Order: sequence, then structure tokens, then C-alpha cells
Amino acid sequence: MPQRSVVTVGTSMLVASLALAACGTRGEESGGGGGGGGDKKVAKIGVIAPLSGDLAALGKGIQHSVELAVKQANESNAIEGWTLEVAAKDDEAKPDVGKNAATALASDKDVVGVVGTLNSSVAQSVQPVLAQAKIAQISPANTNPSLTQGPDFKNAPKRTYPGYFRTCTTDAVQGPFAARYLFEKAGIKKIATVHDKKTYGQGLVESFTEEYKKLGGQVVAAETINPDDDDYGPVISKIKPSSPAALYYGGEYPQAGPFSQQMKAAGLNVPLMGGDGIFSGEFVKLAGKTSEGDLSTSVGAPVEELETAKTFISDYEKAGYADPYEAYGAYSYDAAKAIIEGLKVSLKSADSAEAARQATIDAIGKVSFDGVTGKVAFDEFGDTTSRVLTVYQVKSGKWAPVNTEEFK
Ligand code: ABU
Repeated sequence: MPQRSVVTVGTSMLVASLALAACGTRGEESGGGGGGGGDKKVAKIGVIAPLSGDLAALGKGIQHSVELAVKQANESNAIEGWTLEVAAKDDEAKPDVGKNAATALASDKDVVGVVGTLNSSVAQSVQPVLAQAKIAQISPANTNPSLTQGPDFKNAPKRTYPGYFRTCTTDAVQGPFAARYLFEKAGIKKIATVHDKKTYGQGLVESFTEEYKKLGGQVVAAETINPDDDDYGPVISKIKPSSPAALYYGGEYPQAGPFSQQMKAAGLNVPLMGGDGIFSGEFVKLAGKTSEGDLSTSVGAPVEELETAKTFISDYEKAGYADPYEAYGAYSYDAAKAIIEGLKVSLKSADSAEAARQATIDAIGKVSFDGVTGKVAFDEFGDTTSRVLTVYQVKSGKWAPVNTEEFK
């Protein structure tokens, strides 16, 4: 049975769900596939992600992967006496909407942890709200380093939110990884950069540029676009005379796809490379046929090639979700599992979910298990201990892995 989710249930089920949740207990029949008998207490794992708009493909993959982890935990009676539920909120990829979503989840006494957000810029407004409520947050996708290590992460890293963790690596790794691939492996010595002025895009280009120049690469143009632009002609015209051998793009696929298409159409016929924000089938759809040869990096090894991901992939397919797990599904599943591992400790002797919030944060900091994406554990900043990344290239209209490495 698919796991119930606050945003996906029908009206009558939602009313029944709210009535039962108000009591803080749930009978087995309505407990979402839980084992064991008698009444159970309810603990909720929130999801904050873009469930509508341009980035919904990635956001829905996050939501369903959390639903799968929760469904399986209930089926195996992972936490005796407790039923887990998913409370998913749409952040529309906007910081202010994300803040409202976090506020709503924080005011729900049953919420003990949140998986999300997708966007680093949204995380910046969600972190303080969840921190104030002592709710653990694990992002499967935020890659901006400042979220875990503070604004001066290069010189004086300092953890700002003790309840914030992530299962993906950061752009302090992803940017240099891309720079080394382009300079050393692809032999590209002259590049142009473009970013969308957002937290993720700007940070990624900065960390890429620093490493690329250190290696001896030449940045022949460094341009920006606005987050709402859709005509990139003027920027492409500025870049073209500098004759770069490739273009490094900081931002996400809704703009990167059309940018790639427009630059090729304008005769700037060189590969566009971006980070995990463009690693989606949606990029290829938007960029069209001329995206052949474009590149991206993404966190971790290719999920489809991981022995450890085989069960996740087949369980996800069997569950029949309407949307694919996409770039962050496996990382979201591992994030939900990390929260569930924490809850196994924190809920053991808790009278209520709310009373277990701080203990959940403490327990998550100590988890160490073999997840779908590899070892799941966090360092002193809340960052994943894994530094594996992959370069992908568009081949025959699909992203294909070309190089997977642990960054050292
Ligand atoms: N990590 C790529 C997209 C999400 C973000 O960090 O903004």
C-alpha cells in the first residue's frame, strides 16, 4: 500500500488522518502498513521540496523516496509502538515559501525530522526555523558549503546549525572535481563561466573557477544571468568573441537547458558543463538535440550501477509512484533512513514525538550504516563523509556516466 502523505491523500482520508493525529495515536488499521497491534503513537517526517513548478521532477523524486523509506519502516515495525507518517510541503523552490513550509511543520508537534530542501537558497531560510524548533533536517541535495560550515567555510569553517545534515557532498568538492575533469581529462584550457546569481549557482562557479585557475586554466569570460531570464542572446553575444572551448554553468536545468540550446543556435558550439542542478532528463528535453556532448557532475556514483541500490530501485518501481526517483531519490531515501535510525534511539523512551526532537538530532549525528548510496555517516559539520562524484555526458539523448571518482 503506498504510504499516505499529507499532500497526496484524498479529502476524506485527510480529515480522518487529521482527527487521529490530533489524538497523537493511531490504530494499526490506519497506520500506513505498520506491524504490531494496539494503538500506536505517531511521529512525522516532513519533506520540504519543490513539488510544483520547474523543479518538480526533482522534488517529487525526493518526496516519493522518503515515502518509500517510511512505508518500509512501518511494514517492518522498525520502531515499536510508533507509526511514522510523511508530511510533505511544496516550497516551489522559493525561499519565502520554504520558510512558511518549515514554520507549518515546526508547529506540528508530531514532526521530528525533515528531509529537504532541494535548493541551497531555500535551505538558508528553512534552517533557522527548524533549528529554533529543534527539528533535525537532512538535505539530499543542498550543495552550498556555507550551509554546514558557515559563511567563512574556506578559512574558518564553523557549524552554524547543529540539527542540519546532508547526504550529498558539497560544491567545495563538486566545483574542483569538475575543474580537474575539464582541465586534466578533457584537455579544455579556456573556459567561459555563467551563473544565475543564486546561492547554489554562484557558489559552484566560484569554487570551480578557483581550482580551474590554480590548474593553469584560463577563464576568458565570466558572465551572469538573472533567475527569471529566458533570453540569453545578449550574454551569449558577449561570450562568443572570447572563443572558449567550453562553458561552465552554475544553476539548475530550467534555465541551463534553454541556455545550452540558445548558445548552440547562436554558433557558440562548445559543450556546456554544469553541476548536479542540471543532472536531470529535463535538461536534455529542454536543451534538445544540440545538448549532445554537454556535461554535468553529480554527487555519488551512478545509482543504477550500484549493487547497494538494486533493492531501492526495484522497490521504488514496485511502489508505483507517478514520478521517477531522479537525481536525489537515493540520497533522500538514505536521508529518511538516517532519521529513522535516529528515531529508533530517540523514540524508545519518549512520551511524545515533540519530546524526542533534540534526542533525534543527537542520535542522527552518530548514525553509521550502509545505505543505498554507500556509507551514511556525518562529520563534525553535518556533512556526509562520502566525497564520491561522477561526470556525466549527454550521449544519444541521455545522461551517461563517464568518470566516477572519490575526490581527494
Ligand atoms: N545542488 C544542486 C541544486 C540544489 C542546490 O544546492 O541549490
